[in-house]
Amino acid sequence: MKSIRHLILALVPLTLATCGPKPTSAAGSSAGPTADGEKKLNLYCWSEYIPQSVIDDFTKETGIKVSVENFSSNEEMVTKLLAGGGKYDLIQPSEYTVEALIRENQLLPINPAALSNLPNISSEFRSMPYDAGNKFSIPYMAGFVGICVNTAKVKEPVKGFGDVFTPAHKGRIVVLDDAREITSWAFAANKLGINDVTPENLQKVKPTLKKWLPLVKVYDSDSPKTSLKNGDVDLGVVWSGEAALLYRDDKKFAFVLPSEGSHLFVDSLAIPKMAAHPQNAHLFINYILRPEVSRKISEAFPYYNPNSAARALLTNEEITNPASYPPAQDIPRMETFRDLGQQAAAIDELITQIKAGGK
Ligand code: N2P
Repeated sequence: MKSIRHLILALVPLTLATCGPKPTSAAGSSAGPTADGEKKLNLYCWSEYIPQSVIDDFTKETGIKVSVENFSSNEEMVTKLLAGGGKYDLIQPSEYTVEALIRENQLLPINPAALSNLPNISSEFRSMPYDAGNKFSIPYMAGFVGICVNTAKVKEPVKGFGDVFTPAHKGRIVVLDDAREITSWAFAANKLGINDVTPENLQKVKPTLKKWLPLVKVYDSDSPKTSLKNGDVDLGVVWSGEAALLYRDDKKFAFVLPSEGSHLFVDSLAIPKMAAHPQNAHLFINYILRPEVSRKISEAFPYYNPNSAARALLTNEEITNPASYPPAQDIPRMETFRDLGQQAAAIDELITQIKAGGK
């Protein structure tokens, strides 16, 4: 994933440029910047990611009523999407899931003519290998999976997964409740590429996972910050935006990109093939792409904002939050996930089995 490392390196130090290349053509559906006949939008998004105030302001401006459902993992979202038969107009998959949904012909092509604000997205984020040219997806937020440490409680240095998952921290650890993420940490700790998922490699990392998971106190993908904040746990492996919120309010919460490497995610907005309101979905995406709207999202959920015009509006405190925008030298060891096809099910089975205490 060299190209991704280059992409992020190219973004650091942060550019204040507000314009990238113009959309290339108006190919795709004929959806223009108009609403569908029915003023509705069914949005299926990650929990704690799109502020309700942003949704309400969109409704005030357009009259389009948004009904929101939340998910906690890509796998949960895909399962419900495929079972839902056209229930959703707009979804929020991560990069590897965009890749899978494109492969399975589940997404509607984006109509760039309906997205006048698309140039606000950094050009680097518009040529990502999972969907080069944003034919089917528009980056919403990027971020990292890393280690958050309450430094008032944990005094020894924590640099990587090996320092988190030790008997000394038994019962004091929170992790994301996400099989793909958890497995990737064990891959990284065993010096295996996080996308090199094969039955043999899954067997190789199994002993690591069997050592690690009994040490965990809390599994939480929705709000892992809560158990850290409440003092239920002392450290954990969490989404960068969650750690950024903790650090913003209390500097004792440090964020570390694991020494072994970890996941750099790019979460996007995409329109399912069966969407009933695709034009409203385009209107919502274009609204989100406005610098002042995207800035509000960053304020509430401080992930790595791919919208360079919005980044230019952030305060110095926001842009120097090390969980949102980690040190440049740490970023090259982070990688995006790729679509694993059939192997994905094997990951779920393995984690379910180990959580249940199986062999
Ligand atoms: C937001 C979750 C971020 C998703 N609550 C990471 N892919």
